[in-house]
Amino acid sequence: MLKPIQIFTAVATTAASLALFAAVPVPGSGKADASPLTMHTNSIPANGGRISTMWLERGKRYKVRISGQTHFGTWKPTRRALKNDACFEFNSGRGRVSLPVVKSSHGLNFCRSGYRSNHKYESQIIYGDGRNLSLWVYDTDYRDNYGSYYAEVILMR
Ligand SMILES: [Ca+2]
Repeated sequence: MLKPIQIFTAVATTAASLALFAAVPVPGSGKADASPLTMHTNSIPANGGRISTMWLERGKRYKVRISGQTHFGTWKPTRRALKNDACFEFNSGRGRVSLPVVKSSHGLNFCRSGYRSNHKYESQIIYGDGRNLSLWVYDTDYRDNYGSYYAEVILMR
């Protein structure tokens, strides 16, 4: 049978072993930690209002994903609603029209790929410059617009 002091030593040793074990990374977890991480989300209104995202840390790599669709008015010849995602106008009855409408302070290009039926588009990867990123919707007439896009600022790791 253990004396009290021996029991204490045994418990302390076990706790130290567990602490050491816990400090050892689980195999494969490093890979999971390296996956892109969404740092900031925001809505970009179709009325042209500018939004400002989080501060982009200098030297870190980011990309921005824009998803969703908005209404840009009515296409008069067909009287159908003009729906736009970040890169294409569709639903007018005249076929899809390439129309990049989401603008940014950092020259992001969301429309390098073709039309996406899920309406999700990603920018190129940029380096943070210690400033916030501004995003807005461009249109020639905002009065008949409604809805908003969903923006995600993603940190590359
Ligand atoms: Ca409009």
